Amino acid sequence: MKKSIATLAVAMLCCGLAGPAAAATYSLTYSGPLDILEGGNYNYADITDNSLLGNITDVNVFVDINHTWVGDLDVYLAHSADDGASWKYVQLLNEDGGSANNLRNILFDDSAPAYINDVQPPWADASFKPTNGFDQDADSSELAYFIGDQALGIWSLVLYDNATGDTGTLESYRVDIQTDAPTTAVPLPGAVVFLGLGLGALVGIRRAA
Ligand SMILES: [Ca+2]
Ligand SMILES: [Ca+2]
Ligand SMILES: [Ca+2]
Ligand SMILES: [Ca+2]
Repeated sequence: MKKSIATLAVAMLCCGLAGPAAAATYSLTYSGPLDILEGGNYNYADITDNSLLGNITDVNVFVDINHTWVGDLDVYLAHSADDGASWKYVQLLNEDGGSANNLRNILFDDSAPAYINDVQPPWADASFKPTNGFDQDADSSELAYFIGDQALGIWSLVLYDNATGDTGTLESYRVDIQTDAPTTAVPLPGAVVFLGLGLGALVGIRRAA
């Protein structure tokens, strides 16, 4: 009997302190349109948010791009956690897709079933891994390259159009970020009550012993 009360007290102590463990999730959105510059020029769309907590555990990026020849395009997701002093670049598209039009509502996710350059366009309303070949000026073509970095700072979608004759616009993009930031650092009031009950039960057992 005493043993079962002690077990109950320890369980209360444990659950009152721990609470549900959860990571932080953020969605950052850029609304265009932003013109894509022609013939060997680049343009970029920044989102700055220094309120994000924790280090990155996953990043996905959702894009909506109009273009009449997507094979002109190099597209990168870039991030700076130090106010632009240093940047990391992950390449999403490397002149893939030939003369096809648009990247309409495309989610880039390392966990998607196929690399975008292994799937015949048109591309719309689908998820792909980023291109599995990347230019020398990019650091990687895996979004996992950002894992472990602080999430806060400047996120930027960088668009480079290699050729003249066809162009387009960035309509919008969204960065979905998960971090390891704890969201239940402080015990809830209910948990404190349980904790008090648990300690009371332990004191009772000691006195009885
Ligand atoms: Ca076309
Ligand atoms: Ca390229
Ligand atoms: Ca992912
Ligand atoms: Ca062009």
